[in-house]
Amino acid sequence: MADAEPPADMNPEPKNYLGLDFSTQQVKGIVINDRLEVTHEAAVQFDNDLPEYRTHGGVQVRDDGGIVTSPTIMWVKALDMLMDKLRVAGADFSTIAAVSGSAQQHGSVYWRGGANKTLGELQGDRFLHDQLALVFSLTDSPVWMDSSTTHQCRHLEEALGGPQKLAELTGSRAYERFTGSQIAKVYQNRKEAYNNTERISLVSSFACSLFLGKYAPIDLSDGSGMNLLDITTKTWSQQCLDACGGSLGEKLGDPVVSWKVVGSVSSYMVDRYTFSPDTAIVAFTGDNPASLAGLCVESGDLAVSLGTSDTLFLWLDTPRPRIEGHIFVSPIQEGAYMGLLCYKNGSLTRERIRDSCCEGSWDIFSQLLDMTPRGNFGNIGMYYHLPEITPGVEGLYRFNKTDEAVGRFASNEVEVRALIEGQFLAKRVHAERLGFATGIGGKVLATGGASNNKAILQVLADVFNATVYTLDVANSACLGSAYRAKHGLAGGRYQDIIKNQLLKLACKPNSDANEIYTPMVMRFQAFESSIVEQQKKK
Ligand code: ADP
Ligand code: XUL
Repeated sequence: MADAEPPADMNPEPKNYLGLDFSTQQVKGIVINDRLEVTHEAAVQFDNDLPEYRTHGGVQVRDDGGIVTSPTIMWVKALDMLMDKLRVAGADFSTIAAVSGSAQQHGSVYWRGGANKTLGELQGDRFLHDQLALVFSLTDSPVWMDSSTTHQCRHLEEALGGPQKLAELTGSRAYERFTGSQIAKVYQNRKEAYNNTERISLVSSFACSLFLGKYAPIDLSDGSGMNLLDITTKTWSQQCLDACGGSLGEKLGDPVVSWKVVGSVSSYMVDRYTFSPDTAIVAFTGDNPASLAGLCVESGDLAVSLGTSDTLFLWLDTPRPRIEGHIFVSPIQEGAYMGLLCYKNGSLTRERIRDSCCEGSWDIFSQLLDMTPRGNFGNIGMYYHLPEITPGVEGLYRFNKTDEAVGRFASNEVEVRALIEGQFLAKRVHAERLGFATGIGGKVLATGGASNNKAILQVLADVFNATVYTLDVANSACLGSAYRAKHGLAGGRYQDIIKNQLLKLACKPNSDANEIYTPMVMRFQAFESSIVEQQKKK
């Protein structure tokens, strides 16, 4: 009888899930039902809805030394507004079974001594931002756009035996935006504020604390973006902690797996928004891990976001950390990892070539791409109009079929194909170096503006020799957070709980794709290495 439908009057209460995303420019909330359908959504834009904080794009740029921060209390006030907007939109919080969320990665929040007590005693008849105005020992949180910590990065790498060693331990070489160096800067330059700090949160665990009514733990996936976590033992590395600040382990608390139920909703949330007291709070994580969950990436899959910049999310079973790219602990499966690769020369570069070769038209761009044969007569191009992140080079490079560097290609169509093939060959080279196995039957999931372009997606399918699907979701991190709320509460394998119904088949690879692109990958790799070497010498 276990599988029989319960009689109608015994139907359980409807179960809904709330996902939040604290991104750089806005905070967003999505409610889904048990069938994963979106029932309500709302957003609060920092610049427009909270003009009193005078942010541009959600942040304040301090000077030309690379300091970029956001007022921490602005995020709190945005949550007050978002919850009201969701309620006005008709969301019934009493039906929410679990809440989870995500946030921009790497940013940090500094709680003053006594803040935990304040979080536990919040009064339901008052706004959060009124009651939390004085709980932060730094009023402005450094965010991921900050690049003011080069000195601290070099120190951290030296302390751990060099960039490759640090990458092997923590998943990434030292990056200015990563939280370890950001904390080190506070420790060195703001001693008093540091000593007054009882707890340091990531933006994600800070946001989780607002729902939990006490300090929430940092989850292992977002915790991997700090240069402080040993991604193998999944504990803080004492050597890294010691290189960044005093008593740092105590200030961070112990990290937890990303799907952990960290407690139930605070009495504040119950009183003010009618949540049921047993609503589960599932650890919040970073926006990139949450996007991986939103896209339902599985073992062997790769997701490509083709937006202003291009981003790759890889599912990795056996990661190989390098000084390029990042490895995070997986947000959805024990023992697995995710790789993250970021490219600055994404859509802006495609637009430049569209403007110079295709009269500014994506239609002409697509026609030219379709006109040229796979492999582009042996021509290979690399276009870094902006200084690239992966790898750290800039300039334009073109090579003909006999590997000679040439100033230009013979036609616009060769130029267009060289650009798109070059962008995807680079991604395949870098993904494989991080441990991704191409050609074992995984899917490629494409999102972002350029995923509307079939001709571009066909090249993606051919270069990776895999079927490409698109996902029509504007905010995969927020949706992924709602999915994670359901998975955290239900337990079990993520893919058994969350079945993606939003994927659309876009392109299949041509039968000659592997034969054409495997040798091109080798040639591309050699050209790229020689450019990196050349630029190092400059
Ligand atoms: P964001 O990173 O700001 O979220 P989007 O994912 O919205 O960006 O992508 C915006 C980009 O999509 C634009 O810069 C544009 O170049 C690109 N784009 C839009 N339509 C097409 C198309 N048909 N073909 C290729 N690129 C496109
Ligand atoms: C990733 C990174 C950004 C932020 C943006 O390393 O810095 O993608 O997470 O929100």
